[in-house]
Amino acid sequence: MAITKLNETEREAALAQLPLWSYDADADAICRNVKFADFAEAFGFMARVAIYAEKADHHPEWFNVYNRVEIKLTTHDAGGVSQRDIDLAKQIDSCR
Ligand code: HBI
Repeated sequence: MAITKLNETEREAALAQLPLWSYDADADAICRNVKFADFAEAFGFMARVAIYAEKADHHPEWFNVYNRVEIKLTTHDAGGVSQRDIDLAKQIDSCR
């Protein structure tokens, strides 16, 4: 079944449950920036997220420099934020 993007009401309701995340209208994505003690901690977090992402077949767009990880989630197949992004964000929050 084709995945469809959430409408504004659905997206805002979902984000209300994800206080660590915000909506980036330009990227049509939800995003979260995480800071760790050092690079090893940041990379360990990315390794844990990668396992969830692979299981979900849904992958983050992310940037890492030293102890910072910037994460953007959007659904390419839907052209915006879908439930898959919300679900993966919840799993990412369980990683840190
Ligand atoms: N990850 N963020 C994101 N968005 C997608 O649409 C997506 C993905 N990972 C794999 C995937 N789609 C597969 O369904 C194929 O589209 C490659």
